[in-house]
This record gives sequence, C-alpha cells and structure tokens, in this order.
Amino acid sequence: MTDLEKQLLDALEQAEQMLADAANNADVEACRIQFIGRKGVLPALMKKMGDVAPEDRPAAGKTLNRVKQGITQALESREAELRSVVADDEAIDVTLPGRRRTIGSIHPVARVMDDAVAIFRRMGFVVADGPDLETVHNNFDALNTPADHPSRDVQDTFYLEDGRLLRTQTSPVQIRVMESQPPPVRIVCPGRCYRRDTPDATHSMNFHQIEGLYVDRNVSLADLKGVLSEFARELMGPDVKVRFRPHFFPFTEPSIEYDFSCIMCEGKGCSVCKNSGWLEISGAGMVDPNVFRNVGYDPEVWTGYAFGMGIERIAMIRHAINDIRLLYENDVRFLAQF
Ligand code: 2NM
Repeated sequence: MTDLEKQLLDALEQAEQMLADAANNADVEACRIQFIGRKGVLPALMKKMGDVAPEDRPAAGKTLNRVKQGITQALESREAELRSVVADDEAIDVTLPGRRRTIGSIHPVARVMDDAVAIFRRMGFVVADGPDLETVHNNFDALNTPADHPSRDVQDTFYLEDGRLLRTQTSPVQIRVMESQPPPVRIVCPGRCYRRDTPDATHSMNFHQIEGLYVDRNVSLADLKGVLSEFARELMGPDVKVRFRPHFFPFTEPSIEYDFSCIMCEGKGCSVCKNSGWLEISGAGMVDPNVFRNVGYDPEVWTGYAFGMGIERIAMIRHAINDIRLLYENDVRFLAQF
C-alpha cells in the first residue's frame, strides 16, 4: 500500500471520528469543509496522485474514490441522524400536563330566562318577540293604563323625542300579537325592559321579564293558578308552594300577585326571604275586557289570563344574590361562580 493510500484511509477514519462527535449541523458542516472542501484534506491528497508510481496509480485511484464516497456517506448519515434528534426535541411531549383553558359560563340571568322559556314551551306556549322601542299605544293605552297613571310619568318611563318610549314591560308584544291574529293565543314574551328607576340593590334601569298570555274560550283563574304552580315546581323543585294574593293592575281584572315559598329555608325564614318564608315573584290576572276591546277581540266570547315575572329577581333568589347590580358589573370573580 502506498503512503498516499494510508493517508487517505487515515483521513476517512478521522472524518468518521469527527462526525461521531458532531453534536449539530454546524459540526457536520465543519467536517465537510475540513475534508472535502475546496482547500480540504481530500483535494490536497488528490494533488499527490501525480507523484504516485504509474503501476500503483489504479489502486490508489480506487482508494481515493472509496474514501471520498465514505466521507460523503458519513456526512449524509450523520446529518440525517441529527435531523431526527432535533425532530424528537420539537415533538409534542405527551407526558406534559395540558394547558388549562378558561371556560366561560352562561350568565345567571340568561340561564333563568332559558329555563323559564323551556318550561313554558313544554306547556304549549309559543315564544313571541317585539321591539324594545315601542309606541305609547302598545305600552300603555292598549293595556288600559289611563293617561294619568303614575307609571306613564316621565319620572318612570324613558321617552324619546319622537314620542316613542323604551318599553316598561313586555306586554306590548302581546298587544302586537293580539292585534295581528285571532284567538286562541298562547304565547310567552321574554325580553328586556326599561324603567326610569334610580339603581339600588333591587332596582335597575334595565332588566328582563317574561310575560305569558293565554286567550281562548272559558279560560279561568284556576287555569292561571295551575300554570303558575306547575311553573314554580319545574323551576324551583317539587316541594315549592305557591301563594296568590289579591292585587290591582290596569290590564287585568281580577289581578293577583303570587309568591313562591322560600327554597332556601323551606319556608322557615331566612335572609333571602327576609324571614317571611315567602318570596314575592310577580303579578298576573285575567285579561281586562277593555284590553280585549282595544285589540278587537270580543270580550263576550274570549277570556284569558296573563302573567309576568322579573328574571333578575328569580336569578337573585336562585343564587342568594343580594344586589341586582352584581349581575351587570361583568366582574369575572362574580361570574365565574356560576
Ligand atoms: C303582569 C302582571 C299582570 C299582562 C297583561 C297582559 C295583556 F297584554 F294581556 F294585557 N300582558 N301581561 C300582565 C298582567 C303582566 O306582569 C307583572
């Protein structure tokens, strides 16, 4: 074996050793430059081919090619190895704990509204919708509310300059429905209402109601009591009791207010029911014949009941929330509890 061949085989061994120690692509690249680069070990040895005796040249040439191929292959395979190591580093470590996602929740007001709508729909009520901006006719006149009624005062109702108003209840939707279709009617009207109140723990200028209306032949107060009692049990649980008290509304005659027994203390008395054992929910009654006349229904033929309730009040009872303003502050520390 010629000296040149020995040097060539040495170079291959060195290159292989260097690549075995290579930790990254830069190390591999340094090896490439050192051995097969333009000023590298191999080109230098190639120049010595001219000094080899003619009879030794074929063997030396073979060795040169073998070494060159060997180094090139070693470079490639080390490069591939390093690529797969890097890929492993960047791959997802399935043993790591997952990143915690913050999950939103349904607002308590929205949930009470959804629950109430679902209960009334199961009973056969159809949801009816209407605008927040209403006419005085739909919000007051058609509902038999006299012109001098205190609720119509600018102190209590938001009026626009064009004479319209922000509805103070959702009953104007019921007027719209009755004016546009003949009986029978069985609807609930969920939605936003507005009153010019000074905000405090139990008052908001903007709140939600759901109102119901059933018009048919031979509808009685007993039907109303049955529907409200069943609603109470569905919403609050099977043991809740319902109490009805006489009241007055311009749009119903007779009118009632109704209370649920306190679900917090089971009627024994607590801070939620102010020690009375009862929770005032809202009002209802038999639709006044004047309302029927106003919408073109014959009060001698048609009878009906109507009821309403405040959604925020029920949400506050459900979660023992003592200030309505908490529901509208968007404080996530508060909202995350639901
Ligand atoms: C209430 C209480 C009592 C009511 C009456 C009507 C209508 F349109 F039929 F006349 N709608 N809603 C009504 C009756 C609403 O809310 C506390």
